[in-house]
Amino acid sequence: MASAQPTPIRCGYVALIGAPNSGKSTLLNRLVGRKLAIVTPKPQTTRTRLLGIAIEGSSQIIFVDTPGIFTPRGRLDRAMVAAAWSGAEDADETLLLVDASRGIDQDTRRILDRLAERGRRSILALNKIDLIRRERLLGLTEELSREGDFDPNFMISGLKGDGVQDVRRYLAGRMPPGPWLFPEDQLSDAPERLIAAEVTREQVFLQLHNELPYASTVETERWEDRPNGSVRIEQIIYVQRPGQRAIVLGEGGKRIKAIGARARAELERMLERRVHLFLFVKVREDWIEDRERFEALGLDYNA
Ligand SMILES: Nc1nc2c(ncn2[C@@H]2O[C@H](COP(=O)(O)OP(=O)(O)OP(=O)(O)O)[C@@H](O)[C@H]2O)c(=O)[nH]1
Ligand SMILES: [Mg+2]
Repeated sequence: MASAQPTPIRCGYVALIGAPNSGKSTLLNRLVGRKLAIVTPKPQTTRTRLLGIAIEGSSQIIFVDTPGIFTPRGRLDRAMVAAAWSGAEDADETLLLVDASRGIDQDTRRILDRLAERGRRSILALNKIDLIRRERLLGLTEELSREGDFDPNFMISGLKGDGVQDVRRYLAGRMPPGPWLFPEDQLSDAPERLIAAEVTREQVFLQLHNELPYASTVETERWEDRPNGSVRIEQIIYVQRPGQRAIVLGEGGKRIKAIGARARAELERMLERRVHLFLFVKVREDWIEDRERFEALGLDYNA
């Protein structure tokens, strides 16, 4: 009697790519079942690659959240877009997210062109389907299937979770056979210091407007584990001009207090311990040209 074939152990990388704001980070969090990546309504939130690791059956799927791909202007933009493309190129599979409520915008069009140029197959996920009507969805799928060599189209809502389990299962089966690269309980490769800085940056994006989110960056300067189990975290918010510093501080320090309070609450949830968070705002006109700032984000300065 033939015995059942053992299920092969599989492991691989899946890059989540797409135009800014298409919902990559939301989906990463949903796929992993834990908030790892920051999410805001503003485009260009994610600045660097972040791994989120999931287990599905006998497969370990290493998801790579990437910055949105757009036409870069400055050095930081270039480094972000380069990080996204290298995330895609290093991965076993790429999952291209298209915001169904926006359709194929210019950024998505360019991504499709470059994928086609490279002859790279990509799996397409139409995201945010909770926002649009079914007829529009069908039209959009037809338009996209004419665009290139796409694998099954998934229609999902990263926010609500519709279709996400199908994507996970499908990808699990496509991972190459091989041993798991991370311990079973590891969810990310990101250092805690970086995730902590991201949490504060999320609040900067959510609570400040206009150019400020883009004119600022956050770094964890000190991390001190206390004997009583709490942690003391000191962070610097870099801005480019004194006027921006004044806005981040707010009247009587109100704004920075609110940013700190929300970030601290979020950190306590993530780290499951008490957090003492100290935020400092520094003006550094050229942080955006500063090699150290890029290194703190894990970005290539010369991209
Ligand atoms: N309605 C709806 N909103 C979504 C969905 N997925 C993401 N969003 C929202 O879209 C916005 C952008 O989501 P992100 O996950 O930050 O998008 P992103 O692709 O990571 O963006 P960048 O990092 O800037 O490239 C947020 O306001 C999310 O709440 C979805 O399935 N449905
Ligand atoms: Mg993102």
